Amino acid sequence: MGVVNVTPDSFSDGGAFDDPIAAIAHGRRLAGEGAHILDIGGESTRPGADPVTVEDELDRVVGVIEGLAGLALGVQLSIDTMKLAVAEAALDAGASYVNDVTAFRHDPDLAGLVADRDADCCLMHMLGEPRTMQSDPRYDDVVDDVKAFLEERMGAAVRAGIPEERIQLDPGIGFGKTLAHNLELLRRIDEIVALGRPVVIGTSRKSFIGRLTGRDVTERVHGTIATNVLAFERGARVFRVHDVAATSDALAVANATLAHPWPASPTTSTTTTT
Ligand code: HH2
Repeated sequence: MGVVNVTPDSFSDGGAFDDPIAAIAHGRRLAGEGAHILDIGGESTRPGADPVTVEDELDRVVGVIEGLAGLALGVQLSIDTMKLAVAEAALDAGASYVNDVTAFRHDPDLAGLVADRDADCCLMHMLGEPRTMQSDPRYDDVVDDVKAFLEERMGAAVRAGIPEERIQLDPGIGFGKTLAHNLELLRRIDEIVALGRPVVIGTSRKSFIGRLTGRDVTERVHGTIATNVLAFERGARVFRVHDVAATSDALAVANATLAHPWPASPTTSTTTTT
């Protein structure tokens, strides 16, 4: 899942693609680099971000989604929003996936819209709200708490008419989590995978990678890849990233390695290639 932020203030690429032409070109590039989904967002959810009005968010994303849909890139278009009106306009413009970081808590009617339109969706865990979420987050057991939340939100989505096959789940790395919480979730992501739906991982360029590596926000691709490969090995299947080319190479190698274990029997023939 490649990130297309049509915002002036996103934490890692704010202002880089807030012009629609630049955003569409960026989406086309990410599709060429191997993204299967493009996640288009018009409101930053970084800690302390200011909320955006519906009108501004619509202005930012609708033309970009129409433009990308018109290019027929063979990728799924996702709208990253918590607002009903924005999701509706995005689905009209060609999106078929709704990524809601509030898991339909901000606007419960969003679930009905996703059901009516036969869209896919991502339900993400967040403790609190973006403005305050990083001030002293606490859990009994972060993995158990996030898992229980996702199970409850999945139940609500199904009751609203969304088939389970259309739901993906995201532990919300960095959304009301300390460094230790993020690492524990990644280490035990198989427990979230056990809920039976594709798990989405959004670690890309986030500050906990900066804390571990000392790198600035645009230099965190290597740390990001480490998290994604480990999560892939533990069963996660969707990786929301800014750096698609590097991540898809890493995942291709990880996938091939896990799919082709060392021959168990000494009689198995092997072929050597370079
Ligand atoms: N992270 C961000 C935004 N949306 N959606 C999901 N499902 N999972 C995530 O981890 C996630 C997300 C934050 O990243 P970014 O969009 O690059 O920054 P900003 O919110 O500042 O625009």
